[in-house]
Formats: sequence, structure tokens, C-alpha cells
Amino acid sequence: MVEAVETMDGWYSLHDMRTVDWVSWKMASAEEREEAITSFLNLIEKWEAVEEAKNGSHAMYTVVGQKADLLFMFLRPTMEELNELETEFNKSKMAEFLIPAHSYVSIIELAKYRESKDGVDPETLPEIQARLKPILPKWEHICFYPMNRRRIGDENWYTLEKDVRAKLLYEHSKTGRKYAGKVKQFITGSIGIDDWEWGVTLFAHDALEFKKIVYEMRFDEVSSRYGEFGYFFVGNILKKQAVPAFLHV
Ligand code: 76R
Repeated sequence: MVEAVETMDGWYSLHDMRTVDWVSWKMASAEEREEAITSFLNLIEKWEAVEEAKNGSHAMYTVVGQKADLLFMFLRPTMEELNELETEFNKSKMAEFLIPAHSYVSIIELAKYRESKDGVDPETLPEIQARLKPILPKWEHICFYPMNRRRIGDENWYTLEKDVRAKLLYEHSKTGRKYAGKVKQFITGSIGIDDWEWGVTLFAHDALEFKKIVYEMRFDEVSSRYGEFGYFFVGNILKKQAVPAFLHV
């Protein structure tokens, strides 16, 4: 029987995309807009305090293209905390001017394909714990897309033996490592949780690196034979200080 790989699971993740309702935003009074911006900045400060205390992390980007205007990625220790955060956001004055565009729920995941060294469970290692509960980088650009592993005819990831999958992923990781310092990737697992099997979140200083890495990886067997891809979101960082300017009309 084909053996599943054990996963190490970290923080719960919510990708939350929203579109600004510019018409109602422009129609609102200056006081109302001010109130909304203040509510938004207060929320951001709360998220920053959570991150400071290492109880979660967040990323905030403006989306290029018409799929949304804002992309948030939130990480929290539990599903309940993600839900509370989302509900608090929804109740805020700012949310009155934001239309939900998309969301994706998943969990930070690392697979235990490599055998543990000296009988040490990798999950106990501090460097692994840091990757399972990461503070997201505040790099200039983000790219998010969901993906599946194929399950069609001979191209079935789930009928491959574990050592074969491990080898294919090792080859994949060699391509990935060429982008060290240029692209930072977070793989979140969403089997049983959302519509695709994994979410891929990439951060880069130069958005061109997204095209480079994703293109190069298309030739790795694990992607060319077994990868299926969904939609893509791409964006630019939105710093707290830049929020009033972004919303200025
Ligand atoms: O966890 C590790 O870093 C060890 C090696 C590794 C694994 C197991 C690794 C490295 N990845 C792993 C698993 Mn990856 N990754 C993607 C995408 O567009 C595409 O073709 C694929 C989207 C990118 C861009 C990427 C980048 N990886 C996975 C899995 C889970 C598979 C499973 O369990 O079946 C998916 C879905 C996935 C997809 N990967 C790396 C990268 C990069 C940049 C690395 C090197 C990281 C580093 O060493 O710093």
C-alpha cells in the first residue's frame, strides 16, 4: 500500500481578499472616511501587537488587477482565532466599504519526507518550529495561488510510492533553493479545508522573480506531471503608513 507522508502542521492561515467599494467610499462624508481609516489603523495595530507577541502574523498587500484591491494573509494558532479576527474585521467601519472578493483557508505545512536524524523528531527542532509558526516577511511583493497534485491515469501523485515522491520533491527543492534570498515560499495545506490541496504564497523583492521561479518549476517533474494550478493573485506591499494615501480620494 502507498504510504502517506506525515505532515508537520503549524499556524492556521487565512488569505482574505477584498475590493474597495470606491463609489460608496467617494460618496461617504469626510468624517465617515476618517472614522473608517481610524478603525482600519486600529485593527492593524492590534494585528501588529499579536505579531510582536509571536502569537501570529499577517501580511497586507494591494492587488494588481481586478481580482481584488487588498490581500491579507493572517496566521493564527487556532481556527477560532482566525475566525474572531475575521469577524472583528467584518464589523469594523472600514469593512462597510470593502466587498469580499475571495478567501482561502489552510494550515502552514511541512512534510516529513526526510528520515529524522539520530532519532530526533524534526517537529521538536526550533528551526522547524520557527517555520511552522513564521513571522511573514514584509517584502515588496506577494504572489498567492492554490494547487493540486494530479490524480489522472498514470499521472497520479497518490499512487506513487513515498520514496518516489520524496525524490521528486527533493529535485523540486533544488530548483527552489536557487531562489534563496529572492523568493520566500510558504506552503499551506488545505486538503479537507478548502477547494484546492495546497496554497502557495511567495514573497519577493522583485515581482519578476515570481515569473522566473514558477516558470522554472514547471519543468520539474513534480510540477510538469503532477502539478495543477488555480488562479493567481499578485500584489505590492501596503504599509500601515501608506494606508491613508491609498484610500485618499
Ligand atoms: O520544506 C522544504 O523546504 C523542503 C523541500 C521542499 C518541499 C518538501 C520544498 C522546497 N517544497 C516542498 C513541498 Mn515547494 N514550492 C511549491 C511551489 O509553481 C509550482 O510549480 C509549485 C509551487 C513553489 C513555487 C515552491 C517553492 N512545494 C512543496 C509542496 C507540498 C508537496 C507535497 O507534499 O506533495 C508543494 C505543493 C510545493 C509547491 N519549494 C521549496 C519552493 C522553494 C523556493 C523551495 C526551497 C526552499 C528552501 O530550501 O529555502
